[in-house]
Amino acid sequence: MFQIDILTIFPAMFDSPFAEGMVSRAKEKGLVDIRVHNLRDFTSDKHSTVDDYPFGGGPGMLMKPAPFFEGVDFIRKTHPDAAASRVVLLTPQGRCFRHETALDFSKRPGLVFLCGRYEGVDERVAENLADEQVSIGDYVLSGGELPAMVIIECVVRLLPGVLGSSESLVGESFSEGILKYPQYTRPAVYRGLEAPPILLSGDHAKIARWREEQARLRTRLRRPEILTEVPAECGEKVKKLEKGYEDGNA
Ligand code: J9T
Repeated sequence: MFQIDILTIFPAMFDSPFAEGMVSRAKEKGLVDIRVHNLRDFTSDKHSTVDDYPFGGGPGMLMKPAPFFEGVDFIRKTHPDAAASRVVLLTPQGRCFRHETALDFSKRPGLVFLCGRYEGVDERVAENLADEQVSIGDYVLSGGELPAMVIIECVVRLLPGVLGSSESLVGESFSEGILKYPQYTRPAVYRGLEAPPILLSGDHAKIARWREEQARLRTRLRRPEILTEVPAECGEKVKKLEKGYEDGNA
């Protein structure tokens, strides 16, 4: 079973996202185990202090290293697979999370998420405890909790058996390195707005060509950088990872 551990000072933030929808179904099916740990449980002073002033001065508070180190020790002691899990620090300074990161994460026995708050985290956590630092985009949030939820949602749906056959990953945006084509359902005309007649034509070859063209056009117009900027080896890596996923060999 895929093992996820989270270290946070706001464990209750994770209650409802993991109690509903796809992640909760994956938990019920026994495909993923999620443990949320309160960082304050890994402090040793009577006020359960998790933050302190930065050496050298400056504004704001930093999260102390000890609760993260102690927390990861506990996680590794209490879960045999956790030693092989990837430890991920959520930070705007990290490398940007993308579809291939999610595929890569989904191949591991599990993940440990370190959620920072305040103005930052002691650099020893980033350098010596985290295996990698990940950002979900170029903007700042008040904590790593929402990014951890985004990544977990994204990784869990890639785990074998989580999605039903009607929710296949094939043809999703990004899994092909391109955005998804536009989609329509009934009615064919709504408030005078027509669905493209080609989709009602019954000509499946023509429909497939139209969709491919639309997906390429839309990607060129809206996200030209994903056609040019994604390094070639990333495309190759995605193919390899997805092939492994199809063959069931992680
Ligand atoms: C405190 O953490 C953040 O603000 C954060 C973490 C990960 N990705 C981001 N874009 C922001």
